[in-house]
Amino acid sequence: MLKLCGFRISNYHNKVRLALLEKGVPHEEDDKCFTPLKDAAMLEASPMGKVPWIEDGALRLSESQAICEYLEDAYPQKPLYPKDAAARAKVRELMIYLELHLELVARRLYGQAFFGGTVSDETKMEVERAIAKGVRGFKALAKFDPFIAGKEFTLADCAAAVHLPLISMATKGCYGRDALEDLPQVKPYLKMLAERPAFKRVGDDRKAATEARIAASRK
Ligand SMILES: N[C@@H](CCC(=O)N[C@@H](CS)C(=O)NCC(=O)O)C(=O)O
Repeated sequence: MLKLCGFRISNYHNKVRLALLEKGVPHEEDDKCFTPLKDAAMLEASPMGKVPWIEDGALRLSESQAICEYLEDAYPQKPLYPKDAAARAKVRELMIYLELHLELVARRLYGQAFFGGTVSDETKMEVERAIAKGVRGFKALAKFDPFIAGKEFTLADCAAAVHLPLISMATKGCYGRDALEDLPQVKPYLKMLAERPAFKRVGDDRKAATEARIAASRK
């Protein structure tokens, strides 16, 4: 059976888990196989030492987007992309804005926002400018109609649900202002998604995993 490896605190792990659950792909999860030591077995499966990765038969595959594309090809029963080629491309474009131009930029703040570290003022200034650009682009593309790419639920919703809250929290924590505050559609959109059984389950499991991690760090 397909195995998803990583940990439930990770937004990228949760993006793949949402795709698996929404598609109804039978799978097991190994959320203990992440080790900060990045041992040889892990690096063989995920050479950048990042989660998630999957194991499916002989296949070892890292990078959440590559994994999700594989799931679409290998398990086409319930697709998470529209049929039309142009519409599919627009979903992929939106995910690139979400991940490359927003999440990856905001990630530079996570050390301070979530892990008790400090980010230099220079980095904060750079990130603030880059995020503003990313938000402008995202705003131009996101539909909220009611789904992020339009009328259909797509993989972009799995990505948006896990990335947008982190972008808000990280920018609020570092600048006292949510970079997404000019997008009032975000909150009701996330609330709507949270009502889907897969999203509720992944959200609940993320909270439980976060609490367990905090409790363990206090010991
Ligand atoms: N581009 C990667 C990003 C994955 C990623 O950044 N994972 C984080 C957790 S959210 C991670 O493994 N961090 C540990 C590390 O980089 O050492 C993907 O889409 O899978």
